[in-house]
Amino acid sequence: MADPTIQPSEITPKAVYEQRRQLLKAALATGAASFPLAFPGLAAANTSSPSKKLDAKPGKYVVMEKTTPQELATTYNNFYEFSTRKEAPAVLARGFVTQPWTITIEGEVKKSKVFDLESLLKLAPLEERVYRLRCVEGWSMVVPWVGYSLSALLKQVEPTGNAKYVEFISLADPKQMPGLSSGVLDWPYVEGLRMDEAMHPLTLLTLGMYGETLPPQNGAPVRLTVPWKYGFKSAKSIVRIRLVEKQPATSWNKAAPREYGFYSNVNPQVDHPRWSQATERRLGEDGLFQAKRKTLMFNGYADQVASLYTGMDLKQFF
Ligand SMILES: Nc1nc2c(c(=O)[nH]1)N[C@H]1C(S)=C(S)[C@@H](COP(=O)(O)O)O[C@H]1N2
Ligand SMILES: [Mo]
Repeated sequence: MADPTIQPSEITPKAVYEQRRQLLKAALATGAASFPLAFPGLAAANTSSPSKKLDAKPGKYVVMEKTTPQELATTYNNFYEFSTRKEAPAVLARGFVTQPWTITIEGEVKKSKVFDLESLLKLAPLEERVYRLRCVEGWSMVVPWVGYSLSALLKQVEPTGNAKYVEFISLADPKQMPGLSSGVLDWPYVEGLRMDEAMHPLTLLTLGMYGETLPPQNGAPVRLTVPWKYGFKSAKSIVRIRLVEKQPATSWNKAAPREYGFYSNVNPQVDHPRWSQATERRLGEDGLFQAKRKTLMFNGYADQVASLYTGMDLKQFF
């Protein structure tokens, strides 16, 4: 997204420098020359997991379009906790600690629970689903995600009748995330869905992509993928899920309420105040003479999700 306050070129070199300094400090503390080999014990307890193959069966929802090259989808990222520069998260998130990791689910539930990563991986059969994801900035990609419907997880905590919305909270760890020092957004990153959107089978609790666990820059170890909404609704590196009665205040909506609505359904007929949403550029199709693609209503998922919004004015509830 466009960053109104900070020139990425100003903050990124400092962040890279800071991270190098931290690594160096840690290595020097043990008197060892290299890191992370210097910490075999730490490596076992608190680590960034190397990417691991995931066994997934072909899922029910598969877009019949060429998938975006993995190299592109993992090097052109929005992950503001690391940086506002698209190429930076892939570099700055190297070594991101995802082990141990837990998600706490609480609020309007009969049984609040804490899930560790191992139990999340076993909770339901992993599926590979090829989804389009459309960023509000006008680019899109097609990615083979791995995971299962979020509903499988939410059912475990037995939502009460007061659970009308679901709030998703991302990790905010200043020791690991240099972008948190910028005031672009209110941290931690918070997103939200209406309960029926969260329970919709398309809403994917995502644990991997391209047959492997998620790389840090794409939201390791667990994120959301909500394919009919603009990309910022798909929160990365989630640590807490809250079921609530009132519509949650979300980070992008708080930052610019006129530009980023709570619903943020992909809609070519409702423009962003500063640009049109009628077309998009698919990552990898950026040749000078490459035609832009027409953006589809609900990003092409209208048959599945339009009924969630019957009777709603989508210009008002953008
Ligand atoms: N926690 C968190 N989640 C986030 C973001 C972010 O900055 N922080 N960026 C969002 C935006 S704007 C988009 S387009 C997608 C990008 O996901 P990708 O990097 O896997 O393509 O992640 C979304 N989830
Ligand atoms: Mo985005």
